[in-house]
Amino acid sequence: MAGLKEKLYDKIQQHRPRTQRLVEEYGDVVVDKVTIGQIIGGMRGLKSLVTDISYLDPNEGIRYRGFTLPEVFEKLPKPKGAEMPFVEGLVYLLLTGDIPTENEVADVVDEFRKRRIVPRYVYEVIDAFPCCSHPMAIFANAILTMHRESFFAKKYSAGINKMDYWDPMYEDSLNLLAKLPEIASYIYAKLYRDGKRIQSDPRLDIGADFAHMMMKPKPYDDVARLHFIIHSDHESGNVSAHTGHLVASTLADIYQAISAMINGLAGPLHGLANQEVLRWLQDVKDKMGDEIPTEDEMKQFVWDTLNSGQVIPGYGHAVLRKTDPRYTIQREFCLKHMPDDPLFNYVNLLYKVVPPILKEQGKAKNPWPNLDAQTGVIQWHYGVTEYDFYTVLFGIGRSIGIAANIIWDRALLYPLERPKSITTDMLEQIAGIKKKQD
Ligand code: NMX
Ligand code: MLT
Repeated sequence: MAGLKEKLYDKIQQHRPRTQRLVEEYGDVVVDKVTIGQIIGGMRGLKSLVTDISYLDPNEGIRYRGFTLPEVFEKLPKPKGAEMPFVEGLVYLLLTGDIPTENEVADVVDEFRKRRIVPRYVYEVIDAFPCCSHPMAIFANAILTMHRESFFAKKYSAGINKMDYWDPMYEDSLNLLAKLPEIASYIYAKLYRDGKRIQSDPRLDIGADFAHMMMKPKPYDDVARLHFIIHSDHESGNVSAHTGHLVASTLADIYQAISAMINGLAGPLHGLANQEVLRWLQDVKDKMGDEIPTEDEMKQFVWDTLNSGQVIPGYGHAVLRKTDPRYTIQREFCLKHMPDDPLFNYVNLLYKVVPPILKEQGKAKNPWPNLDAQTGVIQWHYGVTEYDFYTVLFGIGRSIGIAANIIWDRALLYPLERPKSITTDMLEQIAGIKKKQD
């Protein structure tokens, strides 16, 4: 049986001529036009990145390597007795494009097991953070601290052939991914528990080990697997993936790239929205004195937020135009495992109330919920009520997809990213508002 790395190398060898041919023979073919609206408006819809790891259709939602999420959950091997698949199987799928066999997953589980030990200085960095620091700031720094471990950085300074860049990048990526659950759970212990470190258990897969280190009983192992899998990738234009790709395009190492992307994820319009949803809901609960609001009362809360010039967190999307399938999968989990959860009832009520209001307001292009609208409800139900931590959980999952993308970036020798900027004067001249000054 070929291991993950050998399989990946075969795939890289098969893929390289495709990219090379496109660049050499078809480099001048026009793919898209760019409008002033796109240049000023955050490049929405501009086709200017390439990834084969996932694709986001506005109506259908995400596919990983061609598979819809329900197909991913159905096809990936599962640990004995578990409802959700091995996260390690997802790593295999994203990297190679193939659904792994049980043996192939066991091989990846073993790879991760060998790489889990977190250097002592990472704990010291976490311990040294001033109180009230946000867990995402701590997480980004803890990751960056490990830059000194980078094989890629060492090989690069010793002089490495560019055709081999992907190899130390692969090693660094697996080393980092294997450590993230323990780093995150220590940040959790430090901020919200007694600060005692629970060591990783080498007998467990990523999901079960994370539940063990978070000290959460079953089915939190499945909750973790579900969470990491649905958060892993969302093609490459979202802020975290794009940040990771951009930083890595300078040949920065994986620790630098993932630390940077974590900071992108930490903004409230991106990953932090999962924490904002819970903050918003708690605010409603406080105002209601724990009474469930009626539909009309909930509508009023939503309008009050909009009228005060704020967004409804967990709703809207830059690409999606339908309910996010990642929302639906989490909703189905809630309906099966926690249908009577009070917070879930709030979220259900919002699902009924928010889309018609956003449509009536007429601003948001997508009135439907995204994944962040459901995440917190599940975490809260299983005892992770410290909502500032939710984006760290997003970050563990997202690191898998971004690392896979960066390994492929190196394999296909994607160059330094450097688009061209122009001035407002120039745009006005292009628009015909202003004459060119001589
Ligand atoms: N609540 C209120 N207004 C909204 C919302 C919303 N949920 N979504 C979009 N709008 C507004 C938006 O602010 C903009 O207003 P203005 O013209 O005054 O600037 C207008 O509708 C048009 O925006 P869109 O083109 O529909 O959305 P855009 O692509 O610019 O932004 C988001 C996408 C996701 C940033 C936006 O929908 C949003 O702010 N949603 C709430 C935050 C959120 O849930 N983010 C998480 C996204 C998923 N993730 O994890 O990253
Ligand atoms: C994501 O998962 O990255 C978000 O849904 C945002 C996006 O795709 O732009």
